[in-house]
Amino acid sequence: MSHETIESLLEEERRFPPTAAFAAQATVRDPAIYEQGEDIEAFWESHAKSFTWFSAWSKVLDWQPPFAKWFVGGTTNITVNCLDRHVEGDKADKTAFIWEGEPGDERIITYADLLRDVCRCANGLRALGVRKGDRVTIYMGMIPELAVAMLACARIGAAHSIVFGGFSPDALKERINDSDSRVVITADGAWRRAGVVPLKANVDAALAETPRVKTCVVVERVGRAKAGVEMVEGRDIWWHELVADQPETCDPEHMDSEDLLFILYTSGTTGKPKGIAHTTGGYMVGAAMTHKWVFDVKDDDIYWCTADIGWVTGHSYIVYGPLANGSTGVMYEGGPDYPDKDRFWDIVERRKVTIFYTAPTAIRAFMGWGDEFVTKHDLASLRLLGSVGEPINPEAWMWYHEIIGGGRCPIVDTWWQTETGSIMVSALPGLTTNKPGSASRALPGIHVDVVDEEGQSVPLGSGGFLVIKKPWPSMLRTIYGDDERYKDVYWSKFDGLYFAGDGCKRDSEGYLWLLGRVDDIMLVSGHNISTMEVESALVDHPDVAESAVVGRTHEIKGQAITAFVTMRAGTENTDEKRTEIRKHVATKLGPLGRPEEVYFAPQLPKTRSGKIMRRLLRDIAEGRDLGDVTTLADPSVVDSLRAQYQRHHT
Ligand code: 6R9
Repeated sequence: MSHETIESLLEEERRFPPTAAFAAQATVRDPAIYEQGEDIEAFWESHAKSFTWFSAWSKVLDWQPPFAKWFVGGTTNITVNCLDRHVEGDKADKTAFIWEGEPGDERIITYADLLRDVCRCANGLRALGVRKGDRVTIYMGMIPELAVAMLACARIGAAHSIVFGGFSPDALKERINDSDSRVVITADGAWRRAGVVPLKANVDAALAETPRVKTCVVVERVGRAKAGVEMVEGRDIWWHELVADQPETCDPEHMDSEDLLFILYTSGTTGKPKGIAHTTGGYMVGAAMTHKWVFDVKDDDIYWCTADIGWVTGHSYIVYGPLANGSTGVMYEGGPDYPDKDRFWDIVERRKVTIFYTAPTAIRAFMGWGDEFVTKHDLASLRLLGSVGEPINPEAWMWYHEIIGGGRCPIVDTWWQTETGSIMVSALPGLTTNKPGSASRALPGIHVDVVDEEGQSVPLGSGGFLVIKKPWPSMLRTIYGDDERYKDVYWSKFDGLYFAGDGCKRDSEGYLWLLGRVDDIMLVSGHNISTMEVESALVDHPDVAESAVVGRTHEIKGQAITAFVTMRAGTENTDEKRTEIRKHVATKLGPLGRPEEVYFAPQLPKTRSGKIMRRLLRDIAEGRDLGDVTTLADPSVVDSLRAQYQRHHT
């Protein structure tokens, strides 16, 4: 990025205030909460007090930049806050999870059931020799045992490191070794679009190069014959055998507020994965409070976050936040298009989901599939919608609002990261007037800014780098085993400011518009242009379902804009259409934003969490060899795009 700030081409005029009915019942309805958040210590301390602690803290915050300690000296166990206090209160029989398997099987798990299962697993892990301070790697599909395993680790003070079940044996091996885990928990396999992901076979391949792993615990999910599981004598043990005779209670380990709760590796596009380290007390307070405020959860809500627990969104907003708040959550095992493209809406209708939280990549896929898959279901139970993972394009926002939300549900666009642990920037649904495509502003108690290259706050109406100015409870404490890298990656660009790596515009009213990773910003004829804005203008064309934009070297302009577009079902990919699409963007953004070329892409390269990998598209557009493709969900996508690109350039 050059010294200029990011130009902003997109103007959004639409406004969506909360309805009077929603505002009247909202958990947070007094705007004074933002002022209370000015004094971060008093603010977060007042919320920490609503949790169960074994002993109180002596100091709220110890800030030795960039190292923070929150609720210093306090001791607690997050599972006591997520389970015991509800079971001992009036929620023993309340449903914690409504779980639905891909083949259609279901399990309804109450808080009492969950506490019992967690204790039995925790006792089993103790019997295997797992102790406070150890690390355990978990590699599973979306089955209840995944949540049970992570809570069992937390119960006995072992840090969990969950590796998403779609990752390769190599990625798994690297993460097991980096965290120095001695125990791995997995399943025989996972259902995915009626096929079986061979989890145990992948673990076997990884364990060939993880000399310190002693034990592998295996949940039987798909059945031994189907998954072709081989159990290694002396190393592997079935989950059901491990927990069978374990007592149903288990004393929770007393954890220091700053004891490690979990490590979660960020997929990162280059270099060795970073083991993001989160600790106990601050993470608990951050995840739970933000879940309560942002999603406005009430006792009778049916809340569904569609993420995989293998991502931070699942950690904070399927497991820890919702359980700490005693809410009822839906958990679904499989793909959104199995057995058909209406699976999600079928679940929403049958389970009467009231709060629904998903990612823009999914929303754009639904738009591309066609409204009929949605409109044949009754979605009247929904009252609030959320978005996370990427900037949501205004057109996708409008579709989400109208077609899924029936025009009545507020949308919370939540900006945050694995590193931040919990939501940093979002609307508060009872207070905020939304602008489609803007995540609005920082939550109370969170202090962000938009700065230029020198770290100076930019004036309203301009763009720059998003930073966080003050420590917050759920912040990462370090990169596991590498304090230097932690300082270097997040704290060395600007003195005393946390550098998030995202570009951001702050409009004349102070609303924040996330513009994507700064590495993705283009420099066209001396102007910094965000890929996100051009993509939003492309998606605004009625035939375009999804798009990815990159800058490629251009002799005169410096960089020229290359667009890859996925068309909606049933449209024709002609040269006339390309011209029409380029014109459409020029009309929306002005000539500066017009793509030099438009390619039709049946699919775009994405990470397994659904984020578009523009780095690979840049390689294609520059005719370079492709860099690392191991974090791609489907590596064949780039081959077909490259073939198409080469046809045009030879
Ligand atoms: C929670 C999660 C973090 C990166 C982040 C940013 C992008 C996430 C966003 C968003 C715009 C939003 N991101 N939410 N961009 N608007 N609402 O996704 O964590 O996987 O670590 O990714 O995702 O670029 O820096 P993680």
